[in-house]
Amino acid sequence: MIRFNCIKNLISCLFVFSFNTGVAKRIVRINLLQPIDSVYKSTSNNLPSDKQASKQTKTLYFNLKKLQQKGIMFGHQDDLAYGVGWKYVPGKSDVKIVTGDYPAIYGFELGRIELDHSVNIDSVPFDSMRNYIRTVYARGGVVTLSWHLNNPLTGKTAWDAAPGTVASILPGGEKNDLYKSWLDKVANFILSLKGKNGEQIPVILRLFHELNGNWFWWGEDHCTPDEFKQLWQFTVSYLRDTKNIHQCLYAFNTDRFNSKEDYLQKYPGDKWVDVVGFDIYQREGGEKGNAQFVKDMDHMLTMIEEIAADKKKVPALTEFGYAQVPDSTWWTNVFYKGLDHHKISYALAWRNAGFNKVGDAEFYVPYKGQISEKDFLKFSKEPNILFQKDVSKMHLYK
Ligand code: BMA
Repeated sequence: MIRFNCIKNLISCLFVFSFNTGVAKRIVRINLLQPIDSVYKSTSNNLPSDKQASKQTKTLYFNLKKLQQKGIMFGHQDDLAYGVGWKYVPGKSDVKIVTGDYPAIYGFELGRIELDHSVNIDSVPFDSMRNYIRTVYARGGVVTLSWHLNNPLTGKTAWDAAPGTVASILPGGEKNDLYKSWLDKVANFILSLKGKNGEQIPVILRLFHELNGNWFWWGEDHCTPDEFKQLWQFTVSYLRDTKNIHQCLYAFNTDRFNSKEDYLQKYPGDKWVDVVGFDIYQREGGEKGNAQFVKDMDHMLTMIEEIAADKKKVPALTEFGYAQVPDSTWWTNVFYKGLDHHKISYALAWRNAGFNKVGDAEFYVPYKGQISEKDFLKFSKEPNILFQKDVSKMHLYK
């Protein structure tokens, strides 16, 4: 208390002393009696890359930064659409069945929108996706969109890594018009995302993810750093300036990476990015595999936090998973160990695609009866792991 009074007195003295000087204005602006939020809000560090971003988008960006001090939002791809053993059941969610709450952030996928299909690459109808997104927004959750777009040069899938594809869709390239027509379709979908008062729903658009891997046509060996940066800037500029979309935050995300230099090799620039993240999967099991995963994830999270702090961006684990979670204590003993001391915005588990025709299952969060169910529940109770109810209270858009 004594210290507090001293500080208060010192501030008053400073204020009086500088009242008639230029310093006074600045001091008035950072008046300590003003709520801390409005001070933060007014600094350009907390504004998204799109200077014309909508009010809700600016507020979300600011709140994503603020929320980092509180905890990490847990996310799940396609959470509301399907899970292991079920599809399209209103209100259902594997995460909710096991933990009692929905995720705080939800991933959805745009692949096949470019072909005018009514369902996406994972057979989610775009009309249903729009409704899920409205539901998420109405309850104060966050939406991130990925896009496994087909190869515009060959017409095959995103995994057809034909050389020269990136170059072919840049301005002047033979497929630039086709690529623009695909972006028009993405734009139409994003612009159709509206809240109940007609306001545009903010989304985190995760473009050209895992760019340092070689499996997608935009990947590491398939374009130069300069081509990739041009592709990114062209895409953002087309959506933002040509299509007038002002509800997007742009996420740049690699796969696993070795160093900050490695991470930033194709980074398109601070003016074009809001979220910096990476994707990581555990592939090796057992004690050795677990220890290595904790070490790798921890190291990359430290680097991503440093990059984000340096660039004033939001750090995130944009995708993660351990296929079929075959370890009963993986959530608390492995994943949380690598995660808990980090201050990132969110961690998004990949999709619970369920069983395929030959009986194999693809899933990354447990369903009822799965061996890591109890441990996932325990993990979900950690105070710094945030679910829907936690973020609803925070009013991320207000
Ligand atoms: C991959 C897999 C595929 C899916 C694709 C796009 O990681 O989950 O089954 O089609 O993502 O969501």
